[in-house]
Amino acid sequence: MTSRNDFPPGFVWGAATAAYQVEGSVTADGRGPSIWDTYAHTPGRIADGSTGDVADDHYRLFAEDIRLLAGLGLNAYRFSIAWPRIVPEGTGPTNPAGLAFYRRLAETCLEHGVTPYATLYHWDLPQPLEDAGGWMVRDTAERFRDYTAVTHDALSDVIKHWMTLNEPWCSALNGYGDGALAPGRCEGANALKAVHHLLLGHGMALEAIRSSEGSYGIALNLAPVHAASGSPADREAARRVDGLQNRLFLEPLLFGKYPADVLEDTGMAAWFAQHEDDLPLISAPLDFMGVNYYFPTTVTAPEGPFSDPSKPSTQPGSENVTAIDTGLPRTHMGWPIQATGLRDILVTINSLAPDLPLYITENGAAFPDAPTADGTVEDDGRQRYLKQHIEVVRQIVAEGLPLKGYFVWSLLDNFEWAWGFSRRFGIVYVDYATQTRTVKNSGRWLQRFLTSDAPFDSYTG
Ligand code: GBH
Repeated sequence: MTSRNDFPPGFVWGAATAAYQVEGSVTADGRGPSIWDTYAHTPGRIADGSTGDVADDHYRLFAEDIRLLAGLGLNAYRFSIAWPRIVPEGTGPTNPAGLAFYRRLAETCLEHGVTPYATLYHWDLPQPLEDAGGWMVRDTAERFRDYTAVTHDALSDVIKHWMTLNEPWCSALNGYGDGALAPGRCEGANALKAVHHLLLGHGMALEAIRSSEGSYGIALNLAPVHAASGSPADREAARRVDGLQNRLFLEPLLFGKYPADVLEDTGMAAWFAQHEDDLPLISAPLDFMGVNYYFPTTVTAPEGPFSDPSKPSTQPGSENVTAIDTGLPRTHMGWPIQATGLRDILVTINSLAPDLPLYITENGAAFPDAPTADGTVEDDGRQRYLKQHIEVVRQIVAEGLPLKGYFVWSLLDNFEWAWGFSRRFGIVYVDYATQTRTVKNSGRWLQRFLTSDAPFDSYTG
């Protein structure tokens, strides 16, 4: 019978968004173009042909949105800072209007008793830097350090919690591996160079900004990977996918060492051998690790080789490995729902780094929501999803793992990358034609959980 009283007093309950997904105003106040402007405006890239030009108009409505967030009983807001607002060319002059916007946003949070958690890079690389090679070149890591330093200098009095990167796996493997996200390049295993430059940028940024006044981390998309059977091929498939998805990030960050098997699987060992000197920087101490958890994967491999380098893939070294349907219920993304996976992945990280504070920096689900005639949004599926996962959060905390907070993805329905506006993750419904916000039933449920002492089973349908 879980209630808010089962969580320690300082536990952080937040909601998350990302700049390009919500802000709009893409040419306002000196913002430069990013790879997402270019990608979304390329015909055929976004499922519904939409762009983030307007999105949720959060750039203008942020104060209303923060008031809404606080009204739900949430005490933290995880947003991202758009690099092209701060350094429009990616390098060179800083744009004071960009910094002023995030100062207003952070101050509005503080006025409402909401703690700001800022992500410095949620996928919106300034286009001029992509034109110079993007994350495939080392220079981008240095430019990221410079941008983070000016941003932190200007805002560290109002923002104390910082994440360098959101999901470098996606930036690298979707951005440069299979092209499913901006900039849309298909370079297979070479995408691991982007992994290295992203992690290097993280390390350089940490070195530039870390201070005892704040708390600094990174948000990774991590997920448990299971073998479909005990067969050697399926177990090998699971090792490869777990290696690429989880260990390729955890091991350099925590131990200063890339997993040798992953570099072998992908044929990238020789290139990485030339960059070993960067590992001490990459493994600089973290104050916390953020985990974005959506679903676990169960994988199988067919007869024959695991790898097919001719395929542009997010899975270099395991292109022929596939995920199987384990019969779990699914969300509108087609993603299976299994809340216990959240515990599995946190237990894994905790066993690697027993003292490292953890946050769930994203967790949530898409459903095809629509308002009923009386204007309510009856998103029972999302309500059930959140309840199941928060129940697991309670167990994790009760076991004594150093879990400090939970952020739901997302505060608002928003621009869901390659899916455009055709997928809704919000606990608040957005009518894009009018920019009207309506708290969904899942948001109301969360509000009751956070603002009353009643166990949540007593008020769920
Ligand atoms: C997050 O990405 C993003 O941070 C956020 O901006 C986004 O809106 C949200 O989640 C919802 O999508 O099936 O082989 O591609 C999550 C991206 C998608 C990364 C699923 C891992 C699984 C591997 N995740 N993906 S695969």
